[in-house]
Amino acid sequence: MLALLLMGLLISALDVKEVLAQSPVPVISGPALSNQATIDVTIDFDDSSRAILASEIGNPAKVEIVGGTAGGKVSQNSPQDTVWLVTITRSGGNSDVNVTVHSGWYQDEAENWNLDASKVFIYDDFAPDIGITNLDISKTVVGLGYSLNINVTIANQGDYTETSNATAYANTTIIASQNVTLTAGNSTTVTFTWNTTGFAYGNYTLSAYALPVPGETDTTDNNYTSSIPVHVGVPGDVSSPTIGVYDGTTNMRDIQYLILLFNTNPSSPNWKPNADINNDGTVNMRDIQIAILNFNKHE
Ligand SMILES: [Ca+2]
Ligand SMILES: [Ca+2]
Ligand SMILES: [Ca+2]
Repeated sequence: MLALLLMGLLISALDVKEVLAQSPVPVISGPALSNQATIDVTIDFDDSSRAILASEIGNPAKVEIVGGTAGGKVSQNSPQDTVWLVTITRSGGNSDVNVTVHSGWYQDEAENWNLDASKVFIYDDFAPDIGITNLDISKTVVGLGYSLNINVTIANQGDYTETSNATAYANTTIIASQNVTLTAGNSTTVTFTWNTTGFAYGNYTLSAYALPVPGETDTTDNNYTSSIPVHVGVPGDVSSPTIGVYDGTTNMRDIQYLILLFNTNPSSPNWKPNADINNDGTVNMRDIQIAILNFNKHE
C-alpha cells in the first residue's frame, strides 16, 4: 500500500517535470535594431494555459522591461489571449530595451521564476532605412500605346549596404520592378519605362515603393507618389484651342503644334516632351505621322 502511494507520488513528480520540459517557450519579436523612440513588440505565449490570468505588463514577476516603459497590452482582449502586442517607449527616447518574460507556469519545483525568454532591442541611429527621395516623369501626356519614363531616386540612409526592390505603379497597377543594391549613405536613380498599351484613356497617378529591408522601421519614406497626374489619351493629342493642352481629340491644331516644334530635342529651349509622342527624344515626322494616323479620333 505504502509502495503504491510512493509510486503514485513519483509518477506525479515525473508528470510535473514532463510538463516543465515541454513548456512552450514564449517568443518575443520586434525590430532588433531601430532608431525609433517606441518599439512594437509581440509576445507569443504559444499556449493559452501559459498566458496567466491577471498578468500585467510591467510587473517584474511576469513581463520585465528594462530601458523603457510599456504603454499597455493593446491586443489583450481577454486573459486567454496568447499573443500580446506591446508598445514600449524607450527611456530618454533612445535607450536599449531588454524584454524578459517570466510566467507563473514556468516556475520550477522550488517555485523559482524561470527565465523563459529574453530579447534586446537596440537603439541605433543608423538603423536600416531605405527611402525614395524623388520621382520624375518624362511627360504628362502620353498617347495610348506609347511610353513614358519614370525616374525613381532611391537612397540608403542607413549604415550598411542594403538590397531593396523598387516597384513603380500606375494607380495600383505594377509597371515594373527592379532590385537595387546601395552602399551606406548613397543613392541611385532607376528609370522605369511605362508602356501604356492595354491601359484605358484617363488620368493616372504614378508612384514608387521600395521594399523595406530587414530591421527597417521607418517605412513612411518607402512610398513616393507623384503630385502630377499623367494623362493617357489619343496619340497625337497634344494641343487644342489652348496651345500645348490636350482636348481629347487629334486634329489640325495638334499637327500645327507639332510642326511648330519640328526638330526640337531635350537641349532645345522650347523642348516640349509631350510632343515627342513616340518617346525617341526628338519631335519630327515620325510624331506627325502618328498624329495623322489618329486624325479625328476621340477619347
Ligand atoms: Ca524607410
Ligand atoms: Ca487635340
Ligand atoms: Ca519623337
